[in-house]
Amino acid sequence: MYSAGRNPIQLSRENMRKVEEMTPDEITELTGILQYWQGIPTLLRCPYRPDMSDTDVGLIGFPYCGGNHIERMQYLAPRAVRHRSSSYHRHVRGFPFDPFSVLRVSDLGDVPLPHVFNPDMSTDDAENFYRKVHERGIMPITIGGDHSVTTPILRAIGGKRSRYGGPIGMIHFDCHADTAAEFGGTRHNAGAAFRIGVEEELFDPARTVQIGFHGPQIDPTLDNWSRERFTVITLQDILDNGLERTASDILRVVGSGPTYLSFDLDVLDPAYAPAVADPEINGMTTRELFILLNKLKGVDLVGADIVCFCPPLDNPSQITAMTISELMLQFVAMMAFHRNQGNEVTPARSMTTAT
Ligand SMILES: [Mn+2]
Repeated sequence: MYSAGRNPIQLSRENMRKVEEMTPDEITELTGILQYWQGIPTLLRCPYRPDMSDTDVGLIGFPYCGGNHIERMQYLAPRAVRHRSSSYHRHVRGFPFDPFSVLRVSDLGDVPLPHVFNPDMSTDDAENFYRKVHERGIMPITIGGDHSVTTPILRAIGGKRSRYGGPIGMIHFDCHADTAAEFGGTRHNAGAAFRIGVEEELFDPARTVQIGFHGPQIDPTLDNWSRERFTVITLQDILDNGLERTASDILRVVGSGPTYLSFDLDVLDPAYAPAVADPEINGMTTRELFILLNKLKGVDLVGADIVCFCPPLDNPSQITAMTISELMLQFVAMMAFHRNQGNEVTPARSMTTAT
């Protein structure tokens, strides 16, 4: 393997070896650094391990939007993210180590959905899949899918039946509360995960914070349902209080226990995430978001999802797919930071370059 001081991009012509002198791993690494579009794309260009072996963090595609009656093309999201995220196998500034040397990160493939026309059956199928992931001690980072995908994930990794033995903490970015009841004949709709999670004791309301509400409301009673149970930090609150205070408020709510992070892209302004199911103007900037997330790096993050991406609505620069890719990388780094706390940091590789 190429190591520090042997950055293949910086090798002089005389030091470059012929392809027949290189091992297959070296060829894969070198082509991956220089040309992320080579080969079969995986999430963050991580090894594809559908058997869930040798994995601490499982990157998972959940190509499903049976919980949403609009913009149903969210099922295309994992493929689009696999393509764009291939160039994001990198370090994160502000994290003094290589996250991929701390954790074994794999692409576990897509959630199998043989009953995709039926939301209730699909939710059960997904729960069974995530239960296998969770029982192996793997922390899942999921690319949805609409926001109904959070329900089966939480049923597997939160609550009494989970390895944590009870409800977990929740950091939920969204411009909507997603605390609706049954809708269209199913509880498993895209706006209900955060009511189901409370009713089924999958996450702890006292350790739950919803962040970024803004825009016109379809139903104000849903926000009220949240305010009666959770800590709610609206986008206006963030602007009024600043990012430092917002971060300390979030950290105080979730504490030191295992915590999940669910990210609905509509919390961002459409300038930074144009291809979402329910865009709302005047949203959060990516600059505000990543400054805030960097301040949350001590959280015991045990899983995350990024939902509501509609690839056909993305622009030719793939801005939304890039935002998702960097978010996914950020979540990997946060998990690695928590795992690495108290340990000597692993030196950063020198291979990171602008690919
Ligand atoms: Mn949502």
